[in-house]
Amino acid sequence: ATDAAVSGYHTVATLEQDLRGLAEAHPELAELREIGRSVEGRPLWALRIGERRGSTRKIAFLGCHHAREWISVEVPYLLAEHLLLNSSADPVQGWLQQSEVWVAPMVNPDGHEYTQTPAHRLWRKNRRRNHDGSFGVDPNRNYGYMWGTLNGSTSSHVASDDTYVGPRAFSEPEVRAVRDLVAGQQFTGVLTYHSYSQLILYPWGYTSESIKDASDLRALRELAEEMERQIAKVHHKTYTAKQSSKLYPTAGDTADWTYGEYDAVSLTVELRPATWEEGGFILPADQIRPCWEENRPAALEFLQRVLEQPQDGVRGD
Ligand code: 0X9
Ligand code: ZN
Repeated sequence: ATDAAVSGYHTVATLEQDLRGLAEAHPELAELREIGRSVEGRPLWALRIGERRGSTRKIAFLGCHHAREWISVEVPYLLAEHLLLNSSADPVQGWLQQSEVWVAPMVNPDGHEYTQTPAHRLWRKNRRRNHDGSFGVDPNRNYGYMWGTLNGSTSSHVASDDTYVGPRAFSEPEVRAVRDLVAGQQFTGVLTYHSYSQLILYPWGYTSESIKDASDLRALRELAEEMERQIAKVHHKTYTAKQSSKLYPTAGDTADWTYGEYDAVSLTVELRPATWEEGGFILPADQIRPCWEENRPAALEFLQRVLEQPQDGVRGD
């Protein structure tokens, strides 16, 4: 079992150890890559999983854009572990023969480290020092699709705000690292984990308009709704599929960029709990396991749809 399962959540240090452990235990199948460095110089890790046969299909799972959302590290980490532990049986074996799964469980390590101090447990952003002396850009507002086009409480141009979009698109090294990874690998699908609210969100986030391509919209909705059902079956938790802007509008989030720029099948999953009253960002460590258990079939559904769809099938063109 992992540190996280036994004693609680990963830290920056234990995540690095455990990712190295996974890579070393499966040298034929997994490779740990440093995809960049954070503002404070911490390495940003991505685990590449797959047999590397010049595969065309590639898929990415991201976690922890937001520092306080600790569960969003654990679900993609446990997915990586699951794929490696089950790599000699189908369907995982087949996927890993023909495709690559990239898992980057902690996009914002500086923020995550900062939240280890109880007084800073609810920090959200990265740890950039801003021009006004305040700290932090919201990494999930810093991507370059429709960046900066909204200004308000949920996408702010005020540096001290929790949703500060940054001085320009991709101003943050953590977000540039994801940009460069996605530009290099050309993922067919990208799933980014957050917490909380138990939602499965599809683009657009920046506008209340639906995405224009009707077959993309249908495919995204059907996938999100199937993931809802898969999750509910496990521990009877309700996760709700909807367009992201229906939660609230934001410009510059990850899924808008991966869909808008690359046409990737793009979802944001908000993990446990459902409400602030149930703990909000503070999810007890004994819920890591059940949260992973319910999200496992949903993540595998996402993998299957993205990896097994006919080429161009989701776009229908
Ligand atoms: O605000 C965010 O970045 C995400 N929610 S969180 O509570 N984890 O911070 C939601 C992003 C999804 N996009 C939109 N709601 N537009
Ligand atoms: Zn978040």
